[in-house]
Amino acid sequence: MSDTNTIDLRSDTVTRPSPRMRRAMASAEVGDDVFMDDPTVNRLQERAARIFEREAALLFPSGSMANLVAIRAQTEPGNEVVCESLSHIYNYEVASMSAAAGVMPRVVEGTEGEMTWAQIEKAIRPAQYNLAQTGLICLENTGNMAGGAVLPTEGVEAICTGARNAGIPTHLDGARIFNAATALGESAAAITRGFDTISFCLSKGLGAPVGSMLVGSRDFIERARHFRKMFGGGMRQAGVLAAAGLVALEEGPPRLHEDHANARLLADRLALLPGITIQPEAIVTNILFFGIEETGLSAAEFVARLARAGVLCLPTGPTQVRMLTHCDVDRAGIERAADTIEQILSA
Ligand code: TLP
Repeated sequence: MSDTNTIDLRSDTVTRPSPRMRRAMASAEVGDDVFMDDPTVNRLQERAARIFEREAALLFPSGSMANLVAIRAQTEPGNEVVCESLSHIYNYEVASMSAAAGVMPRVVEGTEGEMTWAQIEKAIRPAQYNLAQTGLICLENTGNMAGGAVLPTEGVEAICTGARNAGIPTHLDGARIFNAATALGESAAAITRGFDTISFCLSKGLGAPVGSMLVGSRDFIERARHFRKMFGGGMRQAGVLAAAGLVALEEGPPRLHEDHANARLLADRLALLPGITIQPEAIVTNILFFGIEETGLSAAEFVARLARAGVLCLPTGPTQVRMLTHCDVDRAGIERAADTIEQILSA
């Protein structure tokens, strides 16, 4: 869809592997990971576990599968899973928790993607034989549909402590946890300490072509390996992918602040344009949503006109548009995207 002149802001998943990643992939030492003897996969998993200060980690082909396995491995069919109304696991994972893990989402309406322990506590089912039992509590950081919002660590800790006291495990969909860590100026380990399990994506802001990880205790990861195989996620010479993942873990996090600065720059430019509704100060990571109602265009028409001018983004509502910044669009590219939007609105 995109050529080299196109500025693709549809997602941070669109990045191409860097030359260093491609070299690492080409020369990766590989084995059969279903036999657990791919040395590069093993190295990546050890690295991820170390970064999150956990016992073990497991590589997945996608964030969706990592979340599904985290849910399946920590619940029983018939359980409820507490999640927020905007969450990716509830809205954009094809109802896999119900279809493939046999659980029901128990949806809590937070404030811009953020739940409090008081809200969650009310959603927990009493231990009564005629009721579904609450099997897991899931949070998301950063919140994708919450405009890349970062969860406050204090609130997260209150939820994890409350859940532990209630005997309910917690899972974090940390697809963009390194963006959250960057925005907070903390380590990924520090802001995820209270969770039983964490998923994160190598293939989003970190720039890898494929791959997500699940981290947790050794026992949990062994259970997760069983369900990953059940769902068809056992890969063979996956070291080719893990090699890119290792580069992503090394090079990705230290440069995410650039994506955040670019997102704010774009938001500042958009805020000056007539008909666009955005609050630049609310943009703290790499995701922007903005309203275009007052331009008189539908989101579909706005996105189509921009695409013809070489800027790609996604309509996320009748008059709402989403853009994400990432390592394949630099500051000059962001300025060019803003210029293009300005031209389209003044045409
Ligand atoms: N998000 C994608 C699309 O699915 C919308 C995107 O472009 O933002 N958790 C979160 C918070 C995510 O944003 C995503 C992907 C996933 C999980 C799933 O990851 P993948 O796409 O690897 O299955």
